[in-house]
Amino acid sequence: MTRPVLIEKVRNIGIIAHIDAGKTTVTERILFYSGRTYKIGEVDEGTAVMDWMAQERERGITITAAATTCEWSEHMINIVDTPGHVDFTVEVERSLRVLDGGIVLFDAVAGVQSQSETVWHQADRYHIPRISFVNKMDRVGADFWRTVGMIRDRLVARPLPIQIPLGVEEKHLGVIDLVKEVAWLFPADKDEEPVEVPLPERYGEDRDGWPEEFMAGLLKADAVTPGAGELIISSLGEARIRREELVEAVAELDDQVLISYLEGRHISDAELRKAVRRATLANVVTPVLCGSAMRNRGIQPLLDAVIDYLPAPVDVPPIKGVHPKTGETIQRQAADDEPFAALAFKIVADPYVGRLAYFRVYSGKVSQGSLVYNSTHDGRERIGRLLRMHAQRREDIQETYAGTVVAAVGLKKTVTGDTLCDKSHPIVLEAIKFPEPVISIAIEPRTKDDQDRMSETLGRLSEEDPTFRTRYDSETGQTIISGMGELHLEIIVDRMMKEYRVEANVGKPEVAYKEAITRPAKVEGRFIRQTGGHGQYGVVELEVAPRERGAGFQFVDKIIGAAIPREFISPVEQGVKEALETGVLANYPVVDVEVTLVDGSYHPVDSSELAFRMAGSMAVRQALSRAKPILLEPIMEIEVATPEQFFGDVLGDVNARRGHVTMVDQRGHMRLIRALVPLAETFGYATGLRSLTQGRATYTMEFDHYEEVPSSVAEVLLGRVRGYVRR
Ligand SMILES: Nc1nc2c(ncn2[C@@H]2O[C@H](COP(=O)(O)OP(=O)(O)OP(=O)(O)O)[C@@H](O)[C@H]2O)c(=O)[nH]1
Ligand SMILES: [Mg+2]
Repeated sequence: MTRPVLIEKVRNIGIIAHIDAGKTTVTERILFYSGRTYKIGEVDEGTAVMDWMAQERERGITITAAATTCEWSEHMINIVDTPGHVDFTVEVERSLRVLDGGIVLFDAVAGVQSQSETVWHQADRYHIPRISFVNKMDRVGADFWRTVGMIRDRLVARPLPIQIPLGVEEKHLGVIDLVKEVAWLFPADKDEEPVEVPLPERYGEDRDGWPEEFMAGLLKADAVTPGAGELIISSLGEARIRREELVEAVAELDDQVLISYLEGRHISDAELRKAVRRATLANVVTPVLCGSAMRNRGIQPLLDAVIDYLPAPVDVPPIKGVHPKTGETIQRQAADDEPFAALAFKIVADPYVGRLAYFRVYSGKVSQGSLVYNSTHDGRERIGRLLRMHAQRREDIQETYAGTVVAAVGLKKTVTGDTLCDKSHPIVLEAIKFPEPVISIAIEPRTKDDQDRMSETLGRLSEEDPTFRTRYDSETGQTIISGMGELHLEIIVDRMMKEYRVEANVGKPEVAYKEAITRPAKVEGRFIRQTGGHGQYGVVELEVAPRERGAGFQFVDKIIGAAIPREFISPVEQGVKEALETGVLANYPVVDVEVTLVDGSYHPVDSSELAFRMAGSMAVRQALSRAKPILLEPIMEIEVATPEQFFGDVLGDVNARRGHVTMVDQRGHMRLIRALVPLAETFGYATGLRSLTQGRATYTMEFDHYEEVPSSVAEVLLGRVRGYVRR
C-alpha cells in the first residue's frame, strides 16, 4: 500500500486558547466547510461534535482534547481541539507534545487573556509555529488592532497581520486578505459560497481606473449583502497602508522580499506567502487573521493559512530519542522508509471498542495486526485495529504512515508517554512531563457492589488522565482521589457516577496530617484476664524512639533467652503496627518511630497470640502519650509567576499563608516567587491568586515534605478534632 496523502500535504495542528475563546466553535466550522459534517454543531446547543462528553455538553466547555481529520485543498489536516480551563492543562501539554503547529485564538474584545499567555508559553516550550486568529469580531467592543498590540506586548511575540477585518461588530462581514489582495465577503447563510473580490492594483486612488473585475465584484458583494460594496470601497485606504506595512515587515526578515522591495517591484502573492511561511516556520512571526466563528466568517481563509503557513511533518526538525540500552542519542527523519517510531500520548476507555491508545507516528509505518515494541517498558504489543478518529466517531484503516495521528485498539500495557517502535531499531522518545496533583478528596462507595466497581473505574480514569491519582488509605480506610483542582475532581466523580454508575459519598478537600514523637519512652503493657477457666496473659516491655523525618517505622526485637516464646514476637509487632495507625493526638497515623521489644513475661497455659497482640497495642499507646507527640503537616512548594505590578501583593499573600519564601527571580517580563507553604493554607489559592492579579499570574504546586505544625495552629486544629472525635 502507498500512502493516500503525501507527507508534505499533511498538517497536524492544535487549537489552543483561553477558556471560551471559541476553539470548539472554530473546529465545528472547519468540519463543516471541509465537508466532514453536514450540519454545524453548536457549543451553546450542546450539539458540538468535538465536545461529545455529557459533562462537556452540560457545561458548554471542553474537558478532553478531541482529534479529528479533514481534507482541504488536497491536504489532510489533523486537528486537535483542546480545553481552555486550567484544570485540564494536561490535555494542552500532551497535544502540543505531538503536534507540529498551532492555531491560537483570541477573543477580539478581551484580547490576550491569562490562559492565552499560559498556552502561548507552553507552545514556546515545544517550539510550535503558530498562526493567530482574532475571533468574535462581531462582538460589541471587538478591536482587531488592540488585540494585535497585546500579542506584541503581553506575549512578547511578533504579530504579522496578513488580514484586516472588513467591518467590525454588527457590520463585520468578512476580511481583506493583504497577501492575496482580495476582499472576502461571507454571506449570512452558511450554505452560500463566499464572494471573493480582487482589489484594484492602485486601490482607493482613482475610481475611474478601477478594473472591470473589481466593479463586478462590488456588484456581486452588494447583491449578497446590501452595503457590502461600499464597505469594501471604504476599507481600500486602510488596506493599502496595512499591506505596505506587511511588505516592509517581511522585507526586514527576508532577503528575497527585501531585494524586490528595494527595486520598487510589486511583491507578488506567491513571493510574499513563501516569505511569511519561512518566517512562521522559523518561529520568528505569527501571522494574524480574524473573523467570527459563530457567524461563519473567516474560516475558509483560516484553512488556507493552515496550509500556507503551518508546517508539514517534514518541515519540523527530526525527532530525537535515545537507544534504550546504550543511551546514545538517535534521530529519526519523518519518512516512511525509516524504522517505525511513535509516541502514545493518550489512553481512552472507549465504551464501544475498549482501550484506545492514541499515538503520533514520527517515522516509518505500521499496519493493523502487526507486533510493535514498547521500548519504554521493554515489552511487545499487538496492534489489533488501527483507527482514524473523528471526535467520537472512528474509521478503520489498514496502515498508517510517518507524520500521522491515529488510535489503536489492542495495546494492553502501553500508557501515556510510552514509545512504540521497531524492535530491531529501538528508540525511546522523550516522555511527556505532567504536573503533580495538588488537591485530594475522600470518597466512600455506598454499597459493597459499588466498592468493587469504584476501584475498577478509578483505575481506568487514572489511566486516561496522568494528572489524576487514586489511592486506598489503609490508615483511614478511605479511597483518596487527587487531581489538579476542584473542577477536575468534580468531573471525575461525575463521570464515575454517570458513565460507570458507581454510587459514592464524596468528602471535602482535605489535608492528610500525620503524628510523630519527639522523645523516647519506655513502658510495660500488661494484658491479663482471669475469667474463671482459661485466662489471657501477655506482658511486654517496649521502648519507643523518634526516627528521622521520612525514615518510617522500624520494629526491633531484643528479647534474650526465653522471656517471651518466639511464636509470640510477631503478634506483638502486629499489635504495635495496629496501634500506630491511629495516633493519640488526633487519630492521624504515626510515622517515623522505632519500637523496641526489650522484655516481657508469659504464662504456660493462659498466654496466646491474641494476648500478646493486645499487650503490644496497649504498650505503644501508653508510650506514645509519654513521648511528647506532635502533629505533622504536608508542606508544598509553590512557584508563582506574576507580572511585576502584582509582585508585592502576591508576596504579602504568601506570607499571610504561613509561607516561607525560598527564591525570588525574574523570568522575561514576569517575577518568579518560590515558597514553601503548608497545604492547609493553599486551599482556594487558585481563586485568591486570580483575584489578586486579575488572573495574570500562574502557579504550580507540589508536595515537598512533612513538618511539625506550629503549636498555636496545632492547638486550634486539635481543639476542632477533639470536639467531635469520641474516644
Ligand atoms: N459573538 C461570538 N460568540 C462566539 C464566537 N465564537 C464562539 N462564540 C461563543 O463563545 C462561547 C464559547 O465558545 P467555545 O467554542 O465553546 O469556546 P472554547 O474555546 O472551545 O471553550 P473551552 O473549550 O471551554 O475552553 C460560546 O457561547 C460560543 O457560541 C464568535 O465568533 N462570536
Ligand atoms: Mg472547547
